[in-house]
Amino acid sequence: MSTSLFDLAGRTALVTGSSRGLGHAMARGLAEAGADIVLNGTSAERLEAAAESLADTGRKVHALAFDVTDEAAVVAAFAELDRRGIAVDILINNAGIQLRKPMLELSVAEWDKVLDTNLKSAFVVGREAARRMVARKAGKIVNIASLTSEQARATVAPYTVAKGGIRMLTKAMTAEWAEHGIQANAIGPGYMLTDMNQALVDNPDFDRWVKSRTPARRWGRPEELVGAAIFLASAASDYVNGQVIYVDGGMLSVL
Ligand code: GCO
Repeated sequence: MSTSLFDLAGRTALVTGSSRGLGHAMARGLAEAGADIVLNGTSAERLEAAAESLADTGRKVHALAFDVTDEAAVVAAFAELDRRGIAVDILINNAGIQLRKPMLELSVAEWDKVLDTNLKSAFVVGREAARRMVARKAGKIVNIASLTSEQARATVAPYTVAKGGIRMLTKAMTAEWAEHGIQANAIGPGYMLTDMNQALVDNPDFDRWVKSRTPARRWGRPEELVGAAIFLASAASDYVNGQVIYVDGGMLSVL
């Protein structure tokens, strides 16, 4: 089997929400597989530091601060990439937030913020990328789903609805863009050791629950998403479309 199937040399990947956590780990993995990288986040300072930390990969690393929930900012960001002659061959729609609060206490503004950041952004950034990918008759879109794309947990309703939407948005992208040479798929991380989950990791009862509920008996590490990300970003997945790969230590598969 030729390893070039997974070689990303000559490709450029935009990873939203990539100054830290899962996004940064995937950006490093794609760079190590040969891709140039466009990092994104809202803080230019954090992005600069994140870009520096990827210098050892030897790839071109660009840092582009823009708010993925702001349509005008997304359109302007892609116009800026066009101006710089940077073609986004691979899009990882990773930007996301979590908010843990019972629905009875949740405001509409809180609901909208989570849905805008975790779902609408994937459509808006995905649409801008796809407009250019369709013209080039090639492209890879990887949306970041969640176990909550399939099962619910109390206190995270807007996140759950957004991630359920991500699963179906991935299939909708497939329905409309696969014929143009775009493969749209998703990765569903399980319980990963990230800043977003630190409060859960530090909660002994929750920590025990994750370790007892997960067949692998442990939390996942951000870099454990890299294999699936490279597969879905490379020629190895040219006939894979509309799928969600759960990287969850088996949690979804076992009662
Ligand atoms: C939570 C967590 C989860 C994980 C992940 C699981 O509050 O339950 O934040 O949502 O982050 O999405 O797949």
